[in-house]
Amino acid sequence: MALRSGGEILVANLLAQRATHAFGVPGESFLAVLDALYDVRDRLPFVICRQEGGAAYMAEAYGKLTGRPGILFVTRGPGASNAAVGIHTAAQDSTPLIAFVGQVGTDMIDREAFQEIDYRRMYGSIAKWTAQIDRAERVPEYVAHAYRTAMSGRPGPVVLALPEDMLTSRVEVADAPYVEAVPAAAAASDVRAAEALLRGAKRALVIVGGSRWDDAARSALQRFAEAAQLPIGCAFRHQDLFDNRHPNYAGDVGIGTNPKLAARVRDADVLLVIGERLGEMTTSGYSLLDVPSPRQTLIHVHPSAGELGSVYQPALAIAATPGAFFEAIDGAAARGAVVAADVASAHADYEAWRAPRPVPGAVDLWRIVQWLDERLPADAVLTNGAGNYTTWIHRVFRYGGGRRQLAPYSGSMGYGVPSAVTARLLHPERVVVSWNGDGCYLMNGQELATAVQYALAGVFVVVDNGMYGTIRMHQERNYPGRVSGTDLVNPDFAALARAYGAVGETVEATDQFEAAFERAIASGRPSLLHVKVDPQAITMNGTLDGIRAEKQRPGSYPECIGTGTRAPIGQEAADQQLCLRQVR
Ligand SMILES: Cc1ncc(C[n+]2csc(CCOP(=O)(O)OP(=O)(O)O)c2C)c(N)n1
Ligand SMILES: [Mg+2]
Repeated sequence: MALRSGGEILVANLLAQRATHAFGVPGESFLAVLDALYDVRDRLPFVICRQEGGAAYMAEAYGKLTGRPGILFVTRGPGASNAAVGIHTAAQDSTPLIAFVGQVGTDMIDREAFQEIDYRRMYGSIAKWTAQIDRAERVPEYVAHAYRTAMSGRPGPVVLALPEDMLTSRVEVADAPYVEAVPAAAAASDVRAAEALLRGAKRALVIVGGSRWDDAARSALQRFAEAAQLPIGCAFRHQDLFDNRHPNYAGDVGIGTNPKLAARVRDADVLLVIGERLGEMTTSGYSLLDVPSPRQTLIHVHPSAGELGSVYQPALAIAATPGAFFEAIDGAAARGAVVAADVASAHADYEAWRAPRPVPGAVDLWRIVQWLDERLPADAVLTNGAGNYTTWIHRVFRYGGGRRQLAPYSGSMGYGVPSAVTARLLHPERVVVSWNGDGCYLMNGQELATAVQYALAGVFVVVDNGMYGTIRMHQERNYPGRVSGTDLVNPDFAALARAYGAVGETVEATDQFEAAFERAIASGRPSLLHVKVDPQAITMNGTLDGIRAEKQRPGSYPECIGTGTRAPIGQEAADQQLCLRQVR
């Protein structure tokens, strides 16, 4: 066996795990890894990014798209700090990710040497596992362990620190074998009990979410929905788990949920939840189910036993992956006569909810997204970050089937550009539309340079309302007329894109969008569409002035955006808090 450096062993073990890309920003702390990557650059390219936050999001999106951990390389303190946003997103989104972080040499550790951080403490509450590899001969063990941990149970981020001297030391060691996520399957008796509960239900509803889904599990869900004749709701930003055009689709259960769907969740007698944690966003601020004992008979299926009963005590807790659960359950045996009759009305409610309403200004996002919904191919990928501008695509665009949604469950801004880079990198044949607010775009707009560098022809849309609109909306509700910290003076985004070497166009009226989009696609180049919207069009349901005026009127009611519910002014803080949570 030949002597190899820690860096070479690390790269060999990433190849043993069939990693196809590494994302990062270089640092002198891991030169030995960069050097080892040189020899395998065709098999494991290092995708050079412009900021570690962008790189971390790219790696996170890789995890979402493939189910295997995205590989991230960042340098010591500053790189690790910049990367934190993507690591936090991987944690909240249950996405497998492995962040390799440079570390000072073991000969100077704990002196607060240049850029030194104790990563175990730094990432202690964010990462699923944080460790430091002190000896090169243990690299295969740590890499295999990191893959297992990142993928198994509830997937999440692993951080491995790489002391500089470990990476250059030379040892003899064999590579670790390829590893997969640990399977989790349901006991047959529990599956029979679930069938019986569903069969006896009058108002059953299924909510799907979380990770550990693959195409087979998605297909199995569809077969199950058809056989059991159950309405399917997709959890917040997991709208691509079920074909939104399917007659059993009931809509998304997240921010701005259709009030009729929220009522269905609240009034369900049996709730079958698969893969979803039932987080704050999916439960409308923990209001749709009672903590800890839901009124609904809850059947909770999640690949991690640790999630089951962590907030809601289920009637039936099943530790299984979605795929394994669907393999075991018999849809026909779960079919209840009463629910079947209700499926069509659930889908009709969904269709009515996405039907257009008037929007102020020359650009009507409702019509633009409707057009995209009809125009985009069956396997298009749509990405976004956080902000009011996302509500249009969440509500109007139909995901599912082969269409993919890359969106942060964590509600983190700046995700739309880097995740689109990953989508197009992995799927050069697919149309990738990156949907951004003006605030969101500039959080990671520098990665347009990465798209240009790798000739990734995504369409980057910037919805420009000249403000951090979501926060302005909260401001108008809580402190009407007192605009503070939310105005933006923006660049000419189209000119900026052209300066990057991308195509850049400005859209100032609804009917300009279509032609600009087609030119972008035809160009075969990364393209940015700067869409200037009327600041009055701050939400799908109300205008800026409307919110302010309503709030200023004595005895009036602030609107809970998207929920259709209204909380009286001056009513307890609890209602206000719920209102805020639902729009964050
Ligand atoms: C990284 C990060 N910082 C801050 C926030 C808080 N935040 C949520 S939405 C939002 C404004 C988004 O602005 P923009 O992208 O312009 O979208 P708009 O709301 O105007 O449609 C802010 C600041 C966040 N969610 N993530
Ligand atoms: Mg904005």
